[in-house]
Amino acid sequence: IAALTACLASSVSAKTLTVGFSQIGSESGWRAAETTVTKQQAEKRGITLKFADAQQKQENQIKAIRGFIAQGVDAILVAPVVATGWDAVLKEAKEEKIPVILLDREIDAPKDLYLTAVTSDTVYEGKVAGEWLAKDVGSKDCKVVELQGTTGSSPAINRKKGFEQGIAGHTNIKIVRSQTGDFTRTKGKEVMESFIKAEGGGKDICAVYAHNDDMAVGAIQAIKEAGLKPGTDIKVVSVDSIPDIFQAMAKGEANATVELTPNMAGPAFDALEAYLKDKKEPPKWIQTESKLYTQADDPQKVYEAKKGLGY
Ligand code: GYE
Repeated sequence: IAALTACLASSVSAKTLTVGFSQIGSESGWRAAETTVTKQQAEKRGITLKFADAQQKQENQIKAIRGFIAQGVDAILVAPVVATGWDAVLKEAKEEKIPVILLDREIDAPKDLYLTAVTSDTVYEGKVAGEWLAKDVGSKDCKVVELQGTTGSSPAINRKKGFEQGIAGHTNIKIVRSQTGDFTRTKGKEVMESFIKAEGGGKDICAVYAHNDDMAVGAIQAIKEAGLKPGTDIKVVSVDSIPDIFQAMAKGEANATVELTPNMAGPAFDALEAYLKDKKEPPKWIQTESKLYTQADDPQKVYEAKKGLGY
């Protein structure tokens, strides 16, 4: 009997966890890396990961989460595409006692509807980008165009707000145009083309601030096609720190990027395992680091180092 009890106990504690992951899609290089790293982290820990790609649609995410609840998963990870509209489905998960962890984006919902959120400080990222620009242009007049992320997403809202804080008090710097590029390269290029057209060929634009590197890479292409030099005629500052932006920085075509880690799943699984095994309540926000890189930081070397980190 003792042997049987011990055997049962160990098989219970060693029970492999099944976790559902509702991912937004693959709009950016950063997100593709996040997906890769999440799968690696699950495998390393012996967690069975059920992966659902929502193709940027909240309704697909809600469907996927309902599916995970129906399958009786042990926990759910969700990278919420937009900030609002989650209460109902999160209540359903709560009723079934399935912990939900938010990855990389925040939501507007009561905090008891999720276990924790693993994100970077996206307001701070915008602020760092704005402060970098303010320092770089000094007292010169500077017309900025802004490529926003997905409308209604927390990083788009916060990176806009943070940038405005970063340039506050610098009356020589003005955001003259601001529009969504949906965090994608294609839309970033398209919207930058329209900005250049609207601003008389782009000669008066001093900088582009993009809420992610992919849109910046698209913008760089548009600047070149307009016969201007990205990085010099038009400064380029963005967020994510994907390998491609370091290549652009090495060529002098981009100026600064704020890094966030694609490994949000590692801290999420750590918190989940501690919660399920030892009933340890994590803090409501697990913040990942942010770091500014400029052309002075040996971009070629950073580019080499980034490969293999999910990119
Ligand atoms: O910066 C961007 C992505 O939610 C923080 O989403 C994330 C953002 C990331 O598509 O590239």
